[in-house]
Amino acid sequence: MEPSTITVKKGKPEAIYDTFERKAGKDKLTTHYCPGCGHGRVHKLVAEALSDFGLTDKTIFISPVGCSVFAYYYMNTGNVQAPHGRAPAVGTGLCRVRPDSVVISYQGDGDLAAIGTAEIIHAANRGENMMVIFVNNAIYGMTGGQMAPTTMVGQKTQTTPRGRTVMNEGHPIRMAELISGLEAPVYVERCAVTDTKNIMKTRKAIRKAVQLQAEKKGFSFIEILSACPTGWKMTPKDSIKWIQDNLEPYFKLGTIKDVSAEREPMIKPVPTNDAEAIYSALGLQKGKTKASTDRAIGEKRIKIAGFGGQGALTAGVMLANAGMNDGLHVSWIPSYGPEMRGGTANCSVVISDRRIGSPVFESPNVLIAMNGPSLDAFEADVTAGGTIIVNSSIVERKVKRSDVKVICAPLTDLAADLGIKAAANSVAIGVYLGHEKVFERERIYDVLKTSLKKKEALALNIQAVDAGYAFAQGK
Ligand SMILES: Cc1ncc(C[n+]2csc(CCOP(=O)(O)OP(=O)(O)O)c2C)c(N)n1
Ligand code: SF4
Repeated sequence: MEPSTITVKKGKPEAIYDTFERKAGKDKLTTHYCPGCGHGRVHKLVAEALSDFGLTDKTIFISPVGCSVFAYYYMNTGNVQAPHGRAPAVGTGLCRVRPDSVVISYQGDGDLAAIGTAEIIHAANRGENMMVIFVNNAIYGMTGGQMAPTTMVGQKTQTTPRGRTVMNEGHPIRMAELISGLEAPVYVERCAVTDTKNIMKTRKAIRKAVQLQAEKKGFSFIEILSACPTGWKMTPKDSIKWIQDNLEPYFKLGTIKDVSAEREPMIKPVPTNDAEAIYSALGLQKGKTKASTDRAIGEKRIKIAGFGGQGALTAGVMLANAGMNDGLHVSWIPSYGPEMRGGTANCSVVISDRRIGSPVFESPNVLIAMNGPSLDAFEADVTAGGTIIVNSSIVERKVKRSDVKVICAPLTDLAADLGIKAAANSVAIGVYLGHEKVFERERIYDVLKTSLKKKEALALNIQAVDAGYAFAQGK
C-alpha cells in the first residue's frame, strides 16, 4: 500500500467497466454525462486510485440521486444506490457492518448540501470510516438547473431567474469549511477539475483520501468544483473559465484540514442483530429472554401480502396482538411501497418464544399470498420447508417451489360465502392457525372483540376465522 510500491497501469483503470450496459441498444462506450461535465473526470480519478491501490474489490461506491445517479453503470466496484441525500447514512451502515471495505459516498451539492445536510453533518461528526466525494457544480444539474445551497450570489438559475440574492436565499454554503469545523473529520480538501494543474491536485487529494480509507483513519471529505455546462447554459470552455473567475475566489482551493498524521486507525464495533447480545450490552433484564409462556414454538417469520384493501396489514396486526396476549414475543412491521391504492401492501410479523433480534427478515417461513403479485414477489424468499398459503380464489398460477408446503385456500370465496368478502384476511388467519397452532384460536377472537365494535361484524369475522381453520384442518 506504500505509494512507492504502486505500479500505475496504463489505459483504462480496472475500477471502470469495459462497457456501460445502461441502455440496451445504446452506445456502450460513452457515459450519460453532457460534454464538458466534471462528473466523468472525477469518476476516472477515483477509479484510477482504486485500481492503482488494488482496492477495487474492497470498495463500495454509493451513487446518489443527481446526475451521477447512474455511477453504478461505470464503477466496477461494489455499488449501492442511496435515496436523495441519504448516501452518508447508507455509508454509515456499510462501513460499520463491513469495516474492511473502502466506502465512498459520492454526492452532488443538491444531494449533500440541501436535502442531505443532516446526514452529512452527523456522519462527519461521528467520524464514520468513509470518504466523501462532493461534486460542487453550484446547481441542481439533473433536474434542470435549480438553485443549490452552493449557487453563487447573482447566479441565475431556474429558481433564481434574476440571480441569487443574499436577502432572499442567503450566502452560498462552504461545505468543506463547515465539515472541517467538526472535531472528527481527518482530512478535508477542496479541489477543482478545471485545468491540468488542478486536475492533478484533485487526483492527489482523492488518492490520499483512498489511502486514509484503507488505513481506517476515519472520515475524509473532498469537495471538487466541477462544471455543469448544461445547467449553466455555457460552452464547456466558458464553464471552466466561469469556475476560475467565480467559484474559485469564493470556494478557496487547498487543504482545509489534515490531522491524518496524528490520528490512529479506528474501527467502530460491528453491530449485532442478536437479541441476547443487545440486551446484555444494554444491561437490560439479563437472563429474561424467554417468553412468559412455556410453549416452545420457535420463531415464526410470517409475511402477509395482498393488494390494498384486502387487509393484509390488519391480519398481521391481529396475529401479532394475539401472540403478545398469549405471552409470546412479537413484532409487526408494515411495508406500503410506492404503489398507489390498489397496489400491493405487505407486512412482516415475527412470533417467537425468544426475544426478537430484528422485526425485518429476508426469508419468511410462512408466506400468506392474498393475490398473484404477492406470490410473484415473495415465493422465492420462503425458507425451504416453510409454508405458502395461497388465496386460490384469485391467484391463477401454481406455486413453483417444490421444497415448501403449499396450502391453496379459497380465502376470498370462503369469506364471500359468509357474505363478508372483506373478511378474507380473517379467513387467512384461520387457515394459518389451522395449519400451525402457534396459539389457540380464542386469542384471535379476543383481538377481534377489542377492535370490532359492531356485533354483526365481530360474529362474521369469528366465523371467517373458523371457516379458514376448518379448511386447513380438513387438508
Ligand atoms: C426525495 C427527492 N427529492 C427531490 C428529488 C429531485 N431531485 C433529483 S436530483 C436533484 C438535485 C440534484 O442536484 P445535485 O445533487 O447538485 O447533483 P447534480 O445533478 O448537479 O450532479 C433533485 C432535487 C428526488 N429525486 N428525490
Ligand atoms: S446537467 Fe450538468 S451535472 Fe448533469 S450531466 Fe449535464 S453537465 Fe453534468
